[in-house]
Amino acid sequence: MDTRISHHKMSQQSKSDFIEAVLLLKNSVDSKLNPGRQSRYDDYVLIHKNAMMGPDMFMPMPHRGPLFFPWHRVLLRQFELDLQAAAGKTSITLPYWDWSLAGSDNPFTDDFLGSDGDRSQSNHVTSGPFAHSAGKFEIKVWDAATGDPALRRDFGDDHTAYLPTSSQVATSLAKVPYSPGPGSWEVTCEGSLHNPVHRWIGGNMADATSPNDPVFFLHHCYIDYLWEKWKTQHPTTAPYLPATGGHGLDLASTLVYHKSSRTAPWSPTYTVKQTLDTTSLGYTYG
Ligand SMILES: [Cu+2]
Repeated sequence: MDTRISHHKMSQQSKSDFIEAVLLLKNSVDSKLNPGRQSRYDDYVLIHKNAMMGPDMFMPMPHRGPLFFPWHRVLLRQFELDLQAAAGKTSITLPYWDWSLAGSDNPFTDDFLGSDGDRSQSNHVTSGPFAHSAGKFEIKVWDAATGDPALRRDFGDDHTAYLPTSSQVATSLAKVPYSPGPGSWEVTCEGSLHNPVHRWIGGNMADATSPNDPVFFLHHCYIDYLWEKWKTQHPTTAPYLPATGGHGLDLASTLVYHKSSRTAPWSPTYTVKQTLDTTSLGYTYG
């Protein structure tokens, strides 16, 4: 069983193992979706893009709706398994970031995710392992057909964006039911916790191709952790809705990661129901 923890509780060794695995997936593992033209890391960027826009957009949409948690859960787990395979280390797990920048909670350090972008250099990240200048992190998939090959961030430039506080998180965790409606857990978490973080980080994270920034996986890992926390806090509430009714949204629906005319990014398939228990997917939170 893999145990995921907060990045600030990771040893220096586990942090560098994680970074090394990300760089291997980015540089040394070929794509399954566009072999020879991008890396396996870039496949995750493309899947997320295709979930939102473009000629290979698929349905149903895993954003702005109940599939948000189950769909991203499988995306993250497949990425985690690919990291382990790339590095040949089953000890590698996804860390989460709780959106705090205080002290050791800050993941934007030179030995981990690198800093904010530099506004005088087109918002390029200029330090850390993913800086374009370090030569190991070339962006290959953009919302448009081409774009800047450097990773970009622009902390706080969008003045409507914010990093949620622990009290905003607690307020969201109190919401029931799972979905739908403006007062539900899903709508509150996606709209008031998840979206503002993407926009606050800015740069690549504000795009449909947001997995270009490795912080995407730490951000979504925290979202995934919060879904577990929410379930624990509301043991008698349905963990997912709608339970029935079809339209690709209910518990029996199979999660979609590619247009049927295109290559599947991985061979297993998952119904929504199969994502409700993390231990059956092989991981838990420590
Ligand atoms: Cu997403």
